[in-house]
Order: sequence, then structure tokens, then C-alpha cells
Amino acid sequence: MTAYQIFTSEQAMRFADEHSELFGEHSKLSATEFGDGNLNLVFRVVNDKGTSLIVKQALPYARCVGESWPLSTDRARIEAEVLKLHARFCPEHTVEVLHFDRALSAILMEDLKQYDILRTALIKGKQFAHLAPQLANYLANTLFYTSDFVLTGPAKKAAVAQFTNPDLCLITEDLFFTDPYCNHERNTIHSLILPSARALWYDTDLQAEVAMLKADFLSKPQALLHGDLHSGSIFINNENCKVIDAEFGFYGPIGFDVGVLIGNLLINYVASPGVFKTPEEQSQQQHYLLTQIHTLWQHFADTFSQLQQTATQDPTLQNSRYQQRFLQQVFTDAIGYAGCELIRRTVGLAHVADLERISDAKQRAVCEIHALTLGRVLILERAQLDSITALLDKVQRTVAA
Ligand code: SR1
Ligand code: MG
Repeated sequence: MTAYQIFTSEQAMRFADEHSELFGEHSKLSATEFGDGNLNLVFRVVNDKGTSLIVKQALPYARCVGESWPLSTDRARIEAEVLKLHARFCPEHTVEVLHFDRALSAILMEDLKQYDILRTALIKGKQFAHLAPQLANYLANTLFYTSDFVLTGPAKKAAVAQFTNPDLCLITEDLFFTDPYCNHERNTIHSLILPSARALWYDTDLQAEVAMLKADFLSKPQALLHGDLHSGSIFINNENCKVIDAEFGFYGPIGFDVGVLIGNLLINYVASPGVFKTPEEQSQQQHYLLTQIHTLWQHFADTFSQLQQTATQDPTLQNSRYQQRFLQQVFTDAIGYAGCELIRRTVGLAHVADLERISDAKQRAVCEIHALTLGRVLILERAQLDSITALLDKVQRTVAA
């Protein structure tokens, strides 16, 4: 067993070569570190025929901050195990893990170089009809098959223990639910929206609802979540999408994964006036996003409900009234978490390119204020928004106001 050491390109190359047959003998390999994420090292290893694989290694600290923010490298084990389990239930939309080395905290996986990152594609205005149905499939299958509907009590408890992820959950607990609602030094707030950001620090009605959502995040282990399903964790091309980056995985509320994804589509929605030049392009993009959110929820709810009716193992949970109520609560939770994602990506530590790339500061401020207003409305009114049409109607009316 090799002791942990931070990979050089040379070591990443050797790791890939040792653990895959793909390159064949006598291959001339090269490796480049190209990760621009917040936490890890990511290498692309290529042979002289252009065949490539990805090596991802967890650093013992958060890359975006440095050694002053130590982080357990066990997140690489969690990521590899979540991806493998999700691939069992939805192989078509989960990146393939080829090898995992526990001591080195390194994962060898397929290279999705024929794909674009969804966030980049959205910013370029690329539209794909298969986005929502495919991701709905991924969500419904991975979440249903890791839940109490299928697992026995003892198996579920063992799974909760296997995927206990204290360090990365703490990041979400802080960055998602706490920092945006106080004057925290980790926050980044553009000066033009300071009054709107400051209003969040004194908004006790909002803070009470965020506390409810956080309490559920801490104590509702419904299914094995991806845990960070933003549009940078999804790759897409003309035929398919694939989910990557499951290091935040843990047992939590199903609405969290669904809501973070919806939240990211809504971030692109509020950013559209700053991203696209003409009003036609803007409204086309916004129409596309609303249609995708509609299909995402509808397809997710239909698939999950079908699975509840046909594949639930626990006799008590086969009750159809319970199953419908369960799904309605997932919807309510998802709206709340979507609202939190809108807010934390606007004023918290981890901003996103949809808003950051808007070069005109005044235009960016208008979009950012829309993100905060919409986030607040979704959190506060989530219980009244009882259908997907009600939600989309609320989005349009809030952002147009
Ligand atoms: C310090 S990590 C900041 C953010 O990046 C990750 O992708 C998560 O979204 C996290 O909140
Ligand atoms: Mg990530």
C-alpha cells in the first residue's frame, strides 16, 4: 500500500497506467492538472492515440482556501462509493469509476471530454431537450433505491453510517444555511447589492424558515444524496448527461438534491438578462429553463411515484396516501432548498459564473437582487406553492416585478 502523497503529474500518470488496461502496453502518456474546482486536484492522462482518463485526488485541505482549511481526504472514498452505488441504479447518467485507492484518496474515472459542463452550456445558451428527463431519471432512481422504500431498517442504518460525511456536510451547513444570513467574513458581497444582502441579516422570518430547512438537512436521512448537484457537477452533450463530483454525498432529505438542481436552473434564469444580448435571446432562454424545470419535476414525480407503487419493499410504506404525501413534502422541501441555493450563490463564499460573468456591474446587481428576492420568496412561500405550475408562475411574477 502506498502512503498518501500529493500527486505530481508524473505520479497521476503512473496511477492511471497501473489501474487501467485502456492505454495498453508501451503507451506514451502525458498528464495535465486542470482542476479549477474548490477542493481537489484533477488530472487528465492521455496516450499518444488520444485515449484519456481522469485522475481525481482529494487534498487534505480545501484547495480554494489552502492549508488553513483542513478537510478529511475520506471524501474521496465517499465520492467513489456514492458514484458506484448511483451507477448501479442509473448507469447511463453517472460517471464511471474505474478504480479507487483509499490510501492515496485517488479515483480513476472515465473522461467526459465529449461533453460540456452544464453551467458553461447554459451560459452559452445551448439548449437540450433531454436535460430534464434524464436528470429526473437519475434523481428518481438513485434516491428511491437508496431509501427506506427499498432498504430494510438494518441495511439503511448501515448505509447511513457508511456515508456519514461530517467535513463536507459541515461546509454545506455553514455556507448554505448560516453564512448568507449574517455578516460572515467568508461572504463575498458586491457593493451595489450590500443593502439587500444586509437585509438578510435582520430578516428573522426568513431565518426561521432557513432554520427549518437546515434542521431537516441535519436530521432527515431519506436517501443517499449526491449532495452538491449544481450545474458544474453535470456534464452534457447532444445525446446524454452525466453526473460527477459526489464528494458531498450523504444520507439527507431528497428535496435537497432536487432543489439544488432547480436552484441552479433558476440562477441561470435570473442571470439571463445580463448574459444574453437581445430581449428575444433572454426570453427564449428563460422559456427553455421554465420548461426544463417543469419537465424535471413532472418526470421525477411520475418516476418516483411509479417506483413507490411497484418496488416498495416495506409493507407499511406501501400505503398510497403516505406515498403521495411523501412526494408532496419532497416538492415543498425542494422549493426551499432551491431558494437557499439562489441566496448562497449570490452573497456567500461560492459564487457561480452565471452571475459573476456579467460584466456590467449595474446589470449584475439587478440580476443578483432578483436572485435574492426570488430565493426569499421561495423559502417563505414554499408550503403554499403546491404544484409545479404554481411554482413557475411565482418565479415569473417575482422576477418580472
Ligand atoms: C469550499 S467548497 C465551496 C462550494 O464548492 C462545492 O462545490 C460546494 O458547492 C461548496 O459549497
Ligand atoms: Mg464539486
